[in-house]
Amino acid sequence: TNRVFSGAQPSGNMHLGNYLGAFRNWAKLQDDFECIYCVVDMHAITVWQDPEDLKNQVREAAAAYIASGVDPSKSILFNQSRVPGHAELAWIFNCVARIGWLNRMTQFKDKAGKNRENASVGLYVYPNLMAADILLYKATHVPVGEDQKQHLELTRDIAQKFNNDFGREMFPLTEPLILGEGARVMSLRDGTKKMSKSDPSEYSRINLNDDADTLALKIRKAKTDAELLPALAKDLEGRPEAQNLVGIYAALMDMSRDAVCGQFEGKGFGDFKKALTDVVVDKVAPITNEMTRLMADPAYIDSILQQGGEKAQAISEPILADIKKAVGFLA
Ligand code: AQP
Repeated sequence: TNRVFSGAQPSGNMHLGNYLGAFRNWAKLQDDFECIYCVVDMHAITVWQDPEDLKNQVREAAAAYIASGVDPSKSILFNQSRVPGHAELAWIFNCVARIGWLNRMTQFKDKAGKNRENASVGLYVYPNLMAADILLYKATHVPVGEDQKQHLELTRDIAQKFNNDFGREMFPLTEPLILGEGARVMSLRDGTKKMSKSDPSEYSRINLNDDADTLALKIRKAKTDAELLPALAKDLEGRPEAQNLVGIYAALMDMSRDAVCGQFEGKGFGDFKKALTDVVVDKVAPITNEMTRLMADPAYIDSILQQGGEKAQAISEPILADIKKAVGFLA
């Protein structure tokens, strides 16, 4: 079977980048694949999360998936820590992956920053846990953004080394699913940085729970330049902020960037931002409303996650048993 696995960290501030780069694509895959969508709480604690906040962040992430079109009756939706196989397989992969491989991961370097000695060990071995997430279900496809491609390659390396070391075709070589152009949404304050949950500036990001006034304010304050919109998107070269805003408009309207430029050719960003605000409010408000509705009933979200967890457990159990046997663990 073709099986998709993907997840996002419940580290607060779900944003438009998560929606355009991940959640809405997940919804589109549901009819063609067996889909497993995970709220990766074990990944989230690689950096400090307040325990009381974490519970709600997990529910909010699940609500964001559902509000974006992930249907719990079609897809499996659960939080990672519920299924112990993720941690068990991650340990085995800690013993398969090489230190040299992890040392090449650029995300660790970015996230650990200068104070690398003080980063958690979990942050360092994060890619091994991600490989375990995927391979615990023998997922054949993972929808990834540009930023996760390196980690998926590591997953393939781990699968291959495991298959070699233990002399069998245990794992598939998982394929990336690259969906749509312009899946990468950049910060509203700096068009060279990606929009991110952990950016300290609220004005850098469009949160999925921002109200219409906040959305309008953030777009009005978004960094731009004084030039006009060109007829063709290629002429936005060298103008990262302009490129980003056009990209957001195009993605939300399912248009090409060229079509957006054609529509606004010769206009300045004052005009364009007004149109963009309308589109963003129009597309984000239904998601926000649905998230609010879902969050009013935490018990419902918890029951979805629990049922999803049981389904995930049922798929992973025989796979993990097989893996442990291959490694030589007595059962
Ligand atoms: N700016 C983005 N544009 C497009 N896609 C994005 N994703 C994240 N940011 C953008 C995609 O969202 C999914 C979930 O991401 P994650 O929760 O695993 O964390 P991340 O990629 O580390 O996202 P953030 O927002 O940058 O979080 P922090 O600040 O906590 O590290 C992934 O599929 C990702 O590609």
